[in-house]
Amino acid sequence: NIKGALFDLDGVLVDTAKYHYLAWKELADQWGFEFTEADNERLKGVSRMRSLEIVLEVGGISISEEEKLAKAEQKNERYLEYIRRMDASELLPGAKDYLYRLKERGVRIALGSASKNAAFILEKVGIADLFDAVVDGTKVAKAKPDPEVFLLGCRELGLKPDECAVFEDAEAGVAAAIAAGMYVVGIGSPANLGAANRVVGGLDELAG
Ligand code: G16
Ligand code: MG
Repeated sequence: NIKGALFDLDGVLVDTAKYHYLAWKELADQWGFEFTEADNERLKGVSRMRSLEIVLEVGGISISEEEKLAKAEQKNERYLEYIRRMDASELLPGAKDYLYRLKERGVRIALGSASKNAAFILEKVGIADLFDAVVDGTKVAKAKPDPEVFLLGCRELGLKPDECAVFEDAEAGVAAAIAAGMYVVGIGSPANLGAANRVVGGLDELAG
């Protein structure tokens, strides 16, 4: 039976993708090209710098490494303005109930996110106290599909990979969890998360 649960943040507990999108779109507007919501799908679960590379690729733009750092910083400033206004109403359906249910069963809980703003977002939506470990973009060097983020989370919980389950909405995240040797619940559609052990539409399907 499962002793630890590792949660991705964006797309599983909250929908921050819409704020990432607005912030990236502002950069694209300044460069004068269209950045669509379909393009934004490619940024899900991807690190900030890799996201910037994708945005630049969409616009057919090339800039120096120094400018990239400045643009990534500018995007994050805008993103922070959006997430500063987040509160508990932005938790996805079933997220809080499911976390409490796991707590009641004695399951240890960790975050496994690519975001460097993850701890701040957990505070804003009021669930930071429920986490026994938080592994985010400030702690890991290798991005999903590399298993590092989940292996570190599991180690911080004091558990072994086969004692942990991962909840993920991104294909690369599901691949990372499989590579880590963990049970994976895909959050979304079997169309792209078919590799998971189980796929549900949202945590509300498990919390009920
Ligand atoms: C999230 C988002 C990505 C974002 C990444 C880094 O991942 O899905 O779009 O680029 O975090 O975010 P930040 O710029 O805040 O460091 P996850 O792993 O929580 O789904
Ligand atoms: Mg995600």
